[in-house]
Amino acid sequence: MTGAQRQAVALFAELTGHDADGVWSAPGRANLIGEHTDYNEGFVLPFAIEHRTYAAAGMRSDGTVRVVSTFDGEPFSLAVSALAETFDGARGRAVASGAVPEWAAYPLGIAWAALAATGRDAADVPGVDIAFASDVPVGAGLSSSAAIEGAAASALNDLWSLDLGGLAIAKLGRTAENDAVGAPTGIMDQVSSTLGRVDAATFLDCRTLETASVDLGLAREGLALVVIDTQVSHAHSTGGYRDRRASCEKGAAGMGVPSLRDLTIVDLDRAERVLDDVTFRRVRHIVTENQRVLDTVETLRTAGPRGVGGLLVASHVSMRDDFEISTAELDAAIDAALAVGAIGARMTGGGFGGAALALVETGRVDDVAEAAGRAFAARGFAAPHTFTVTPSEGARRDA
Ligand code: GAF
Repeated sequence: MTGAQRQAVALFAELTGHDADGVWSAPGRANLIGEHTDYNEGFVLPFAIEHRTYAAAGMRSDGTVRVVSTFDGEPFSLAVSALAETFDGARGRAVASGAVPEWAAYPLGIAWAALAATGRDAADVPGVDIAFASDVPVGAGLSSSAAIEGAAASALNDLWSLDLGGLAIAKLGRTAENDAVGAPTGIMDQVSSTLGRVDAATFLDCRTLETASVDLGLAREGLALVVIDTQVSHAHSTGGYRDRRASCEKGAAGMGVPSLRDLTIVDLDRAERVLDDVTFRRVRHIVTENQRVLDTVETLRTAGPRGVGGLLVASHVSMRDDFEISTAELDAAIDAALAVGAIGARMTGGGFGGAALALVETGRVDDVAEAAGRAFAARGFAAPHTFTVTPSEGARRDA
């Protein structure tokens, strides 16, 4: 049992005075490539990491959902019958008004979305207590939010006998995030967290929602994936993420297509003529990034992980120069990793802070950590937190 699992079990017992009916967990994720393409109905290639959020949960007889976590001291309760009035059409208002604490809107949003998606009546399901603990770093761009959503959804799937598969659970996560919390994200993180596999990435077509597991072969090749967490926290419910999504919608409208997925490289000449410069560069990132995801999948299958370094670096350059979501810290982390021989490196996740991901020889992991530390110190940035991540299993029942 990991420390976080033990904490969730102990917190549940402290809250209720009895043992949980079970423990469920879901992982955070890192994205190998394919950034901001998910809400443009494009392609992504994320993988689940070993850092997980655990949900110790049990039924209660009074029709209340009560959630508690090690990341917020106060338990929060809502009647199952009040979920619809709290979240229907709310688009984040329950959080913005202070009616529901932000962290609690993730699991409560899952409960609300689960009832809506399965057509269950509030009166048909028992109340539940859920205690959460996590070792997924928060604000690092490793999707602690998908981890709490996946853990909550997996617990409710069993306790409420919903019989939902991995993709349906992922969709609950997106609904909770978009409509209950109010963050306008895509579905990449939730699919990665629910369908992750050991030593593999999940290729997802965000239009059809078809998935394929892509072998990474890292152990076989003597390679490691290193996260350099810049310690610059980000949030997706506000600011830059929302602006980028709006730019993409503007670009699609300007090009007369339903979504940027409908454009390919050959359309970029026309895009440059008809769109303003900023919108064109946003569009160019999405169109070229979709192609890089497809090329990465092909390269992994035919040549193995050593072949993808150039694609990872090209992805970062596109995010830095065209999509403009990188930061000085992320750029420094990537330059430092490449300077000591990383095969490839790029920022991972939504950007504006968070983490960089580097693909390196196993024997070079410490060099990357030291180089990043030196580069940050030289620029006066707070020290980064550098650690390896291993592509891991998705959401599951642990006990
Ligand atoms: C965040 C979002 F939650 C994802 O949906 C995705 O858009 C990502 O940023 C950028 O690729 O993690």
